[in-house]
Amino acid sequence: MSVNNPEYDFKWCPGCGDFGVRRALESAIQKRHAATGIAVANNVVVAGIGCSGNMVHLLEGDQPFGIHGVHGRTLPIAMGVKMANPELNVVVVAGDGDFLSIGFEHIGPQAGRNLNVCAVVMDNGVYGLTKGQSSPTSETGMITSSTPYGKIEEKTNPLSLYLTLGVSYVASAMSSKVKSLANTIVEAMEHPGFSIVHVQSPCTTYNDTYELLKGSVKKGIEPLAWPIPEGHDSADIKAATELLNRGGIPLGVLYKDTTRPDFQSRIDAVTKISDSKSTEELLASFAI
Ligand SMILES: Cc1ncc(C[n+]2csc(CCOP(=O)(O)OP(=O)(O)O)c2C)c(N)n1
Ligand code: SF4
Ligand SMILES: [Mg+2]
Repeated sequence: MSVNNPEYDFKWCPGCGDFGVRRALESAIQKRHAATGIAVANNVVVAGIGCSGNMVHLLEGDQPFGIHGVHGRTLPIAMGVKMANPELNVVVVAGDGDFLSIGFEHIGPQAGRNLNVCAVVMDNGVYGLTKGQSSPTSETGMITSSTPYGKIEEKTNPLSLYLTLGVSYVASAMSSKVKSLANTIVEAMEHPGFSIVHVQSPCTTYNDTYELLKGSVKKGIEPLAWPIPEGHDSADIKAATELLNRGGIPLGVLYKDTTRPDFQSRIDAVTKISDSKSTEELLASFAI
């Protein structure tokens, strides 16, 4: 099928960062298709609920398989897809609210399993779809519809959280740098285990951070985002942590561990030593 969902009546606001992420994801899936011959339809996009998750209906060109699930539950759904068919390439698309607020509890367990999926998290520091409430990545003190006197909580640092939870591939990117984002998503999809590409994807309506991220010479604003130096050893978790301690938002591949067993090899090992039962035997074992 080569048309996107004509029945889903949703449009991103002009300038929304998610446009760039969409282009990058389309390009990454196409690149993978060109390199491996694997059909676009054999890629599965599992989407969270939010402006970001709506991407699953807005992808253009050849369509991957799409699942628009439940708020915060992209990872359990992605795990189900991988268990049913390990051959499929599964990409999660979710927002900072979906992934880090309601969906937070799923990151640790999937990092522990090293689930072979790639999560593309669009961080705009706000709940965009529901009209601008604060999220875990909103700045402390930020005035939003849910924090009229300023957000009282400390801001979550997602990159440091992913490292702490043991995610085996962690990259940080900007929605406006489409080419480099596409290449990072390809690398993350090929990573043998759980990969997260955390993307700064500004919300032009409720939290326009383009200027803060990129800086402005005219206004004397130093850019918050900076490129990870070429010599960074992404296999070294200490070096990754040191980069984070420099502050701001490092862009690039922060950490990559390809030595850990992935989810599928863990499942295969257990399957080998477990007794296999027929459906009848399984049902009989539940009978009282
Ligand atoms: C169980 C449940 N709780 C709350 C909501 C309402 N809700 C929909 S999207 C959303 C937050 C979206 O924020 P984010 O994930 O950052 O996505 P964005 O719109 O910013 O891309 C919330 C709270 C819901 N749909 N389901
Ligand atoms: S509300 Fe924000 S996140 Fe949602 S489409 Fe508009 S600009 Fe994008
Ligand atoms: Mg958001």
